[in-house]
Amino acid sequence: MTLERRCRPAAKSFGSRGTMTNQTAAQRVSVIGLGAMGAALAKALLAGGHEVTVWNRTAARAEPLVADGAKIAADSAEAMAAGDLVILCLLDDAAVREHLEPAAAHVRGKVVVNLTTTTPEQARSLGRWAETEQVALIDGGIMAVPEMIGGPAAFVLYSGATAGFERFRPVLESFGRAEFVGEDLGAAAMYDVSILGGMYAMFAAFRQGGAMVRSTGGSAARLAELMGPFLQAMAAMLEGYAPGIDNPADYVQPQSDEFTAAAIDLIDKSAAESGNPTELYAVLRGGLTGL
Ligand code: FVH
Repeated sequence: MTLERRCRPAAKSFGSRGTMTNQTAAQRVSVIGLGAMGAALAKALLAGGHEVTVWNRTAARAEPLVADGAKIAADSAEAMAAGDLVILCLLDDAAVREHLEPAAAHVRGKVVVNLTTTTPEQARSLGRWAETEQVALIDGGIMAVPEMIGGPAAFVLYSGATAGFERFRPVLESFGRAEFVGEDLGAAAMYDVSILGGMYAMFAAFRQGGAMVRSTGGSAARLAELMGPFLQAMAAMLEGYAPGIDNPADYVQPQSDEFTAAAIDLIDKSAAESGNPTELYAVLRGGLTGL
C-alpha cells in the first residue's frame, strides 16, 4: 500500500449519535466471511476508502468485491495477516473458532471484531482465548439487515476491548452508528438477543392479531396501518419504564397486575372466540404480571 493511499481520508463515518462526521483515515481491514452480511460490510469499508482484504470459503463470493477494489487472500490466515483490524462475519461460533484459533500468530497484538452472532457465553469464552493470545477482542451484534449497512438506520452493538474499539471507531462507523455497551464481552450479544426478543414478540403478536382481525372481515394490512403507529408510541414509553427494572427496589408498576391480567384475559378470550391459539397470551401474562 502506498503512503498516499494510507493517508487518504476515508469517505464517511457516523458520529456517536448517528450524524455524519469528518472523514477518517484509511485503514487496512480484513473481512473473513462474505455471506450476505460479510459482503455488505466489506462493501461499506471499500466505499469508505479503506484497504480491504477479503476471504471466503466459497471463493466465488469474493469476486464482486475484488471488482470493487478488494484484495483476495488465499486462505483465512493470510487474510488476517493483511489487516490491522480483522473482522469476522461467519455463520456461527464454531466457524469463527475454526479459523481464528489456528491463525493466532497473525492476529496477536491486533484488534479483532467478531460480528458473527453468538451467545454471550460464547463471546466470553472466545475472549478467554483472545486474552491468552494477546488479541484485543471486540464482540459485535449487528442491528440491521445487509441492505441497511452503511445507511442511517443501521447500528451495531460492540463490547469488549475499549481501547481497540475507540481506535477503530471511525472505521466501524462505516457500517452505521457504533454503540459500545460495555467491557464484558458478553454485553453486545446480550443486548442483541434482548432487542431481538422484543422484535419477535411484536411479530408474533402481529401474526396472531392478523388472523384474529380476519375472522371479523378485517385484514392484516389494515391492522399494520393501525398497529404500527400505536406500537411506535408505546416504544417511546420504554425509557420511562427502565428505571424500575434497573432498580427493582424503586419499581413502580406502570399498570397494576390486576389491570394487566384483565387486559390479557380479554385478548386471550377474543383469540379463543375466533378459533385462534391462546398460548402467546399465557406467556405474556407470565412475563408481565405475578398473577
Ligand atoms: N443477514 C442478516 O440479516 C443478519 C443480521 C444480524 C447479524 N447476522 C449474523 O451475521 C453472520 C453472518 O450472516 P450472513 O447473513 O452473512 O450469513 P450467510 O449469508 O449464511 O453466510 C454465512 C457465511 O459463513 C461462512 N461459513 C459458514 N461456515 C463456515 C466454515 N465452517 N468455515 C468458513 N466459512 C464458513 C459462509 O461461507 P460460504 O458458505 O459462502 O462458503 C458464509 O460466508 C451470522 O452470524 C448471522 O447470525 C446476519
